[in-house]
Amino acid sequence: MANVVVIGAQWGDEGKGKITDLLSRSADVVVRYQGGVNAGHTIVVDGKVLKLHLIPSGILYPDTMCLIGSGTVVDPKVLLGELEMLASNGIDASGLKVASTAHVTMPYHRLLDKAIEEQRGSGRIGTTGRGIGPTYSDKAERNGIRVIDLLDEAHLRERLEGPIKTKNLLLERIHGLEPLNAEAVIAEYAGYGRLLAPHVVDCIRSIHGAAKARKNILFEGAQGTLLDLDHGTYPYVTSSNPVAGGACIGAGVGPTLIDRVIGVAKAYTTRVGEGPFPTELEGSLSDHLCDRGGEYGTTTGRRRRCGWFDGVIGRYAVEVNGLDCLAITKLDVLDELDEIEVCVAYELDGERIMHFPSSAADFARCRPVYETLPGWQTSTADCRRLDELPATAMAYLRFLAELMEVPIAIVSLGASRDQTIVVE
Ligand code: 2SA
Ligand code: MG
Repeated sequence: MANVVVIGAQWGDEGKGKITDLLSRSADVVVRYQGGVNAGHTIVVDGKVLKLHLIPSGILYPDTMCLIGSGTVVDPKVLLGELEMLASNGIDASGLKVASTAHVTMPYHRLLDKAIEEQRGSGRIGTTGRGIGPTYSDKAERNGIRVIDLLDEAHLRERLEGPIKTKNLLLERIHGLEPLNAEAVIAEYAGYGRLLAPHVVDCIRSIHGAAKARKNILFEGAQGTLLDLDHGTYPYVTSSNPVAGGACIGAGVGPTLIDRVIGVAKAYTTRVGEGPFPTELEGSLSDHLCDRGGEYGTTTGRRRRCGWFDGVIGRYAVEVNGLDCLAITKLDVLDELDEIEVCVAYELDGERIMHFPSSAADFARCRPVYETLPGWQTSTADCRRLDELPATAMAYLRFLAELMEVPIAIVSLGASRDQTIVVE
């Protein structure tokens, strides 16, 4: 399978968890390269629903090495909770590796994330409230705490002394919140450090050790292309780089190590949080997609906004990520519809455009130009081969592939592992 990056081609929640789970079977190493506990992957194994936020889904395979890479932000409390959850489900996660250089989400990051959102008022981003933005800000400001800093209590005290004073001032004076007790935070996080110590590794040595041994490495993106800090719908984005290039930075590899990039896209579109969404639906159609697709956030339980497939952002994702192929998920959610719309272009101030505009103000004014395709009104949930799909469903897939100018390699028709068609 070589070295593969799997990314979300829309606004996240495309079903990357299921696709990486599928690809993990042939991977020796699975690496998360960005994001933190804002991510949510739901995996169904033997009818059991497991929710992971930080640990790569490859952990379900005993021989797969899983690495939480340097570019991620680690909330140790949540991570330890996930390790316990896996243990209680009989899954051995003792081999999980966490990069010593990954940054740590501290309690003040969560408090500030929520307080800053509140302050934004109607300009809110709709963050997950998991402290992601403030953790990455501190990293960029060089005030961050890294995983390695948790391993030595005296050192942690030294690293935290300055930042915690500043954060307490912010919490108290600006946001009117209770300050944190520095000693209690140090004791709690040094405790997490002791529990995580057996998992902490040098990210570069781990990954390049595997690369030299010609292991198959799977880079697992979180969130999606349009949530990318640099290339997404800024400011309605997350604070990391979910695009394929983020794998190089977050895992510490050069682009020459990557052989293939797979984009995961839903057969329609969803978005959770604020920000423009040209193909968004309202009313009964939106309710239908939401109900049939179970469109509620894995992390926050928020209802996801639903809309038609958007070929303009699809093509953009192909370019920004250098996609080789697509995995189309949740095709079965469209089973009952008599007609399906696909956005093929935008209309911006009376002009038809084919590209994703870099100006946020322009994007907010874009109106979708649709082509209407017939639905199939048959269940596809049990199809296991392309030729078992109704002809209209095949035509829909072909339309998407032609619109995006990349082949479809995988089609997913439900949450369980076997509801998948791998295109030969
Ligand atoms: P943040 O918390 O700073 O990263 O939020 C910034 C924006 O990024 C969006 N975002 C997401 N969008 C979709 N899925 C995500 N993960 C969870 C899931 C979300 C959930 O898998 O369902 O449970 O609500 C995710 N994480 C961040 C977020 O909505 C903001 O628009
Ligand atoms: Mg998700």
